[in-house]
Amino acid sequence: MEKPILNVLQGKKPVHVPIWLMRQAGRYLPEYRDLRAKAKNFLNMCLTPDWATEITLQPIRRFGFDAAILFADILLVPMALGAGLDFREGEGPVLEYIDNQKRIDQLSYDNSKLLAVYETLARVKKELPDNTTLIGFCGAPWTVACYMIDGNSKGGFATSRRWVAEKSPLLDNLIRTLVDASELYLIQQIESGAEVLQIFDSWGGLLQGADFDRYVIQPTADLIRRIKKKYPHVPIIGFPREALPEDYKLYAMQTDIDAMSIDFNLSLDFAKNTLQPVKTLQGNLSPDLLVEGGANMLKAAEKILTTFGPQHIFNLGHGVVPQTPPEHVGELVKFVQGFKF
Ligand code: 1CP
Repeated sequence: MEKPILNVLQGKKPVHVPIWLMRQAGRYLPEYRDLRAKAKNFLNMCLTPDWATEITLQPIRRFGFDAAILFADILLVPMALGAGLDFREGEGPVLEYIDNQKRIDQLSYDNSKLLAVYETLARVKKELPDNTTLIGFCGAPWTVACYMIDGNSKGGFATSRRWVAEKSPLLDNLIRTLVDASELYLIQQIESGAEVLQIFDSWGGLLQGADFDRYVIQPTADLIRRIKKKYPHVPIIGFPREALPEDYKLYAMQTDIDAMSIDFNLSLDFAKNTLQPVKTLQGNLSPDLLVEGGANMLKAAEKILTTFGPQHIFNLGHGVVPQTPPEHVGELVKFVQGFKF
């Protein structure tokens, strides 16, 4: 059976514009909150295939999205490298500070810590409807490095930014370590059933120009090159969130990415006229409009659909937020999948 997301990524016409949403599994769903209460600890939930499989499938059953995204977190790679990781209730993730060369030298990727993730992919793959695509992911080296250096996002990644300003060799070394680990992680995700990969660079927008090139574009291009060498036909989507428009363009042109996810600040005109001629796009409805729902949400969705046409993957400009009413998601999926040009 045809998979609309793969069709779009391969340049074929899909039966409908495909839709999935970043953070489509999560706290806005009562069935997620029930399991979360039972599991208690978020990391346990990611690393227990029974739970992670169930959570990955919850939004597929409820809404019939065109893709399932593996339920995991970008911070599992630092964990597998040996960095201390804790998810504290009501506070989010907290990592050990990796702020000196000695700790960077001690990092060593232990793939066996992630076997549960691969098992989850294999199980989800078996259970997905024939027309639903399975997406694997990792965080981009820059974004993951930010969390490792600063421990969390609360201080705006001040140390990471200082390392950028100083062109610290520590940052280059950490990024190299992350490219190596992410390569192994993504390759095994493909071998476990992932059909598309997404690289989340949620903090790419902290950098501009030459810094964006050095820490976002180059490591991402390197990672993609290595994966494509082994698996040239597995499409990869990049998400350099909140990058400057001109940096989005350079990212599109200088990495071998197959598609680009765009955040909701990027103007539709710029995306259509400057980016879409270079890459397939994904995005970019505001998560706030999904919370609001109703006519405003549908009007904005229609504008995205008519701007980009059928060769587009519908998504948000960032993740679903916990206060989103699930009915609005159902309404959006029906609208997008039923849209006729
Ligand atoms: O129930 C809970 O309290 C946990 C909330 C939660 C969830 C549902 C976290 C903690 N992670 C996740 C899952 C997750 N994270 C997925 C699963 C698939 C899906 O999209 O449904 C994915 C792809 C991620 C990726 C992720 N984790 C990113 C990149 C995308 C983005 O949102 O920008 C980032 C930055 C993280 C770190 C992270 N994990 C969790 C939180 C609260 C955060 C953000 C912390 C911060 O910056 O303060």
